[in-house]
Amino acid sequence: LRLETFLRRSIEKEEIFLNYQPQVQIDTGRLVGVEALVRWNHPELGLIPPIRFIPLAEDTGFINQLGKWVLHEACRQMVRWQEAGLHVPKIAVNLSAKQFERGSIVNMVADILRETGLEPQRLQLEVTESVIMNTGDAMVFINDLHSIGVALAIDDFGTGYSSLAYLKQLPVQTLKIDRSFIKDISTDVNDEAIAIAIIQLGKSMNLSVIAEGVETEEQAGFLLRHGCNLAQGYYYSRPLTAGDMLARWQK
Ligand code: G
Ligand code: G
Ligand code: MN
Ligand code: NA
Repeated sequence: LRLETFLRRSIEKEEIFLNYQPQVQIDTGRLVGVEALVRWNHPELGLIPPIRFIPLAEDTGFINQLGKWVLHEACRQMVRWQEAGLHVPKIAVNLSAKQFERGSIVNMVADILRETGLEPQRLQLEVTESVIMNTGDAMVFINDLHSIGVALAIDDFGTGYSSLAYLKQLPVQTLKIDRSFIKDISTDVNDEAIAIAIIQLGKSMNLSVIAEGVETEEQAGFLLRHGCNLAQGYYYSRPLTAGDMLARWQK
């Protein structure tokens, strides 16, 4: 209950901020994008991980405010980097199921893009399979988001309950292979088979496939050999502050 009270004030108290994890091309090391990851630093409790406060925000409805702040900040940061001479091709932002329930998500995204001046195709929204399958109007909202030019990715792909029939109908551009399949990719035959299947599925449906949680050179090599040239993970970079992104990638 105390955490909930603190959380409600976290935005106005400027305790919420974003980290950005680089997404790279495996063969060239080139930056293709970043994923925005929300952080909460409470003065007494310290850094509280999103797995603790996102569910709380979802249960209390605060996720709508938080989600809006995250989107706004992510888009603004893209413009700030651009002004500082760093071109980040695109930014991925996670969406919760709860953010689809209010119906106004498309207007909110359109307003933020207009306010910040970020080109719609440079914003990629990440949704999980369960968000798509279990949210009544998700298909409608996803189509609406697509119609304003925003890109869409399916996060944690392969871990949820998904239907390939849905995948075929959805205007999605990217599949993110869940990091649980990447972890033991070169030692576990099942994980290996699943990762290869997702890569093939993406190829045949003309989707980009990005591997999450890439921690070793060996994993990266495996992915490249099997036709996946996009990765995100500690091997390349931990999530960084906006300033560290600039320091590391500005040429
Ligand atoms: O760094 P990591 O601990 O950031 O993130 C843990 C989980 O929190 C991930 O599943 C991620 O999708 C989720 N998450 C991180 N940032 C956001 C956000 O801005 N919105 C939502 N809905 N989830 C987020
Ligand atoms: O669920 P989602 O994919 O949105 O969240 C990404 C989560 O994965 C974040 O918590 C992020 O900090 C974490 N993460 C990013 N790279 C790695 C990695 O290489 N290894 C592990 N174990 N976690 C990672
Ligand atoms: Mn994600
Ligand atoms: Na994920």
